[in-house]
Parts: sequence; structure tokens; C-alpha cells
Amino acid sequence: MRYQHAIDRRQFLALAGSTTLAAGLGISPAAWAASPRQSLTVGTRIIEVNGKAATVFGITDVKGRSGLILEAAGGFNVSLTNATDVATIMHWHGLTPPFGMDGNPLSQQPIAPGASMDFSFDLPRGGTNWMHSHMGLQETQLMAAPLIVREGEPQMQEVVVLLHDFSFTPPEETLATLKGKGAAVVGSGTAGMNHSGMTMNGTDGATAMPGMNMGGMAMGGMGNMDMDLNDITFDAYLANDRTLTDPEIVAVDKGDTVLLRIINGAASTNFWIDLGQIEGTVKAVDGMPVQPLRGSRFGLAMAQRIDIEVTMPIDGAAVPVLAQREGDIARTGIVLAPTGATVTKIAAAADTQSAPVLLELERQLLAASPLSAKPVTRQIMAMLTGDMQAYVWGIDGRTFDNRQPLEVAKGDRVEITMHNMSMMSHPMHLHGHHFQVVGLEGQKVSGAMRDTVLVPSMGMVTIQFDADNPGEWPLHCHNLYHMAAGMMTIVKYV
Ligand SMILES: [Cu+2]
Repeated sequence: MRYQHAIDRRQFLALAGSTTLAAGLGISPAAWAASPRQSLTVGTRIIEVNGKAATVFGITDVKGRSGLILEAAGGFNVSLTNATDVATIMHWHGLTPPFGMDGNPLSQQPIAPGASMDFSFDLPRGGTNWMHSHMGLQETQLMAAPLIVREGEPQMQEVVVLLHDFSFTPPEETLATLKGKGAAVVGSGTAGMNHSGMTMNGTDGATAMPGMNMGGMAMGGMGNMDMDLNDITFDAYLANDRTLTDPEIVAVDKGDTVLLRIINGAASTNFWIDLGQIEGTVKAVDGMPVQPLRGSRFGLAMAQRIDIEVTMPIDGAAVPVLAQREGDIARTGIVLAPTGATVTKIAAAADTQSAPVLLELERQLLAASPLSAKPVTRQIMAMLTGDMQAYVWGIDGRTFDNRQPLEVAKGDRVEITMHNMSMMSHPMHLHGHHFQVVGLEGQKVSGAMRDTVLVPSMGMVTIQFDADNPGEWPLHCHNLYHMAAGMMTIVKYV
């Protein structure tokens, strides 16, 4: 059974992209129409976490592999079947399809249990992307998978790492606890909850406070600001479904260069990617190329991706690729290991708590292909607002139900300045477009092209994009619990 509304829209779009019609209009035919349709199935599965069985969702291709690997030239031609017993909506995070193909609650009706929906559109470029449910709290139950788009044969071995945070507590219960017991969150012993607050001085202090106590400790000095990190404590942090108790060991060759495609699929966790003693070269963020940047530690906010080239040591040593939760000792990761390498056990708890993820990386990134020079024709200020006690989050003081759309017109160069008036950081995601980061705390930059940017507590980030894809596009916080508590609006073409 196919959902009728969805199929109507699909048929229209399929027709609009069909070879015959395209030829009649004198435009090149859609690439997707010439490539075989791929099947994806959303199902349930059982994984082992901390020695206990956990029933979670999964998204697999015909060969049972998680997610999809596509060739950009072949376009996106996918039939998604919902084999679970709950309705769902699947979002293609990082792709910029026509509105009806985006997979969000405004663009389609949910896909009922047992039903399928076809998605077809062309892909302008390769990149590290992902797919995840955009319905309810399903994403946190691992309804998420990699969506890798390649341009030609890989130049080197590629290693995909999907990070996640995991809880045995049903997410509805976690959200109810957050909403119902806001006052008890701070410093309480509520099961599953651990609110870590901190006070820090000055601007980015990330490197200035290794090992600091995040339990509400105050650091002296003028200009202090408060910051809340991690309003949920999870039971485990996963890299490709596994914890550091039994991490994935990826076979590589000593001296070889491999491409890490790391996806932060966590519902409510910003990570520090840590290569230890090894330096890597960042090649892309959010599937969009950046000017090469060397380093060994990189902040990765919820929903963001980072592509890092890593050259294995010639002595044949293994290289752990770790992801440590911000403001926490908890970590996960994988190990790159040449044949015969000694793989030592890595504790799931680091020795020291990590700093908050702020704008350190963002300040260093430069787009490899920035937006064209063009005057801004539409300027928007969006306040990111929240009430930690009531656990209500919003944009301009409004929750999604009460939203005031941000209006743009096709052809606009749009600039949105997001000013965070709350004590938590928010990874803000715009559907249907890539934007360029052009301002950080009021300073002009020619930053990365992205689809998700972190706006730190009390911080300000400015983005620009070309309004070239009509629709009513969600703009929301990618902290799943913040979004569920209202932090979403729409960018509406008028
Ligand atoms: Cu948020």
C-alpha cells in the first residue's frame, strides 16, 4: 500500500523530471531516471549495548548494509519501505531535493507501517550525509544511517563512522521528565538525568580549562557567563553501533591515507573528535568542501559531518579515532589497525572532562567554494530562546505550533543572524539549502558551507544562502529534545 498524497506528489515530480517532458522543455533529462531504483527498508533490530540487548530501529539496503552509498551522477532513486509498526518520515540530511522529496513533517504525510514511498531527484555533488527519522523521537532510537554520495571511484580507503548516543530509557519518558521536572533537573539524582552547568569567563575558553569540573563550578573574573551542557545522560555512546568495550577494528594498511567520514547522529550530544597523536586534514564539513585544515581535535555538533584524511604511521601502529562527549568523560570510537598492530583496550571513560564545543573549528574553516558575491536582499534576525525550567524551547519566543514563518522570495540572497539568548548551545539546521557561515560573534568570516551550525550559549552566528529551492523549509535545533520542545520554525517562500 502506498500513501496516496505522497504518490500524487511523487508522480507530479517524477513527471516534471521525466525524460519526455524534459526533452520537450529543452532541458537535460533527469539523471536519476536512468539509474536503477534502490530499496531501503526501515526495520527493527536488536543490538547489544553494555552487555544488554537493546531493540532499536535500523535502515538497510537490499544487502542488509546500513544506509546508502550512491554515485552523484546517478541521482537519488530510492524506494523506502516502512517495515516497522509505527508511521515514519525519513529525512535525507545534507541533500537539497525539491520540497516534496525532503522528508519532513511539512512536505509529506507519514509513511504508514507496511507502506512505501519513492524518492527521486538529481544530486549536484558528492558528500558525507545521513538519513534519519523526522518524526517524533524515533531518531534517538537509532532510526539513522549514513548516506554517502560519491563522485567517481574513491581515491583512497573510506571509513564511515556514525556516532550516536543511546539510552535504555524510552525517549518519551526522558522528555516527560525534562518537561515535568524542570526544577529537579539541576543537580538532582533523577534517573537518567544529569544536568551539568558551568560558569566560565571570557570568550572561548575551551583549551584553557582541561580537566575542569563541570558540576556547577564557578571560575572567577569579569564577564562570566553561564552555560548548560548535556541535559540528558545517556547509557552509552556508540560508533557504528558499538561501544569502546568492543569497538569496530577497521583493517587498513600502514602508511596508507584513509578518508574518515564521521557523522554525528547523536540526538543530544556534541562530540570532540580526537585523533590522539596523529594529525589529520579536514577536507569537508557537512558534505561541502573546505580549504584543507590540519589538526587532531575537532568539535562536531549534533547532525554535523566532518571528512578527515588520516595517514597511518609507517611503523604500523594502530590509530584510535575517538569521540568524547563535550563537558564529560564519556567517549566512543573506532580503531584503524594495520595487520599485526597491537590494539590496546581503550577505556570508555577518559581521564579528564572535555571542554564545551564552541566556535574554535568554525573560526578556522574556509569554504572551498564560497557563495558568489551578491548583495543581501533579505535580512532576518532570529532569537533562539528557551526556558530551561519549563523545558520549552523556541525561536523568537515561539514554539513550532505557534511559529512565525521567516519569509523569503525566490532569488533572494538571504542573511539570517541567529542570536542565542539561552544558556545552552543549539546546532541549527536549515533544510533544502546549504548556507555559508559569514559571521561569528559579530565578526565577518568567509566560513564553511554547511547545513548545520552550532550557535553557542549567548552567542551569535550569521549565515547566508541563496533562496533557490521553493518550499516551506524547516529551520530547527538539531538537539532532538529541543526540537521536540518547540525549537523549530520555517523558512517560507512567498
Ligand atoms: Cu537546541
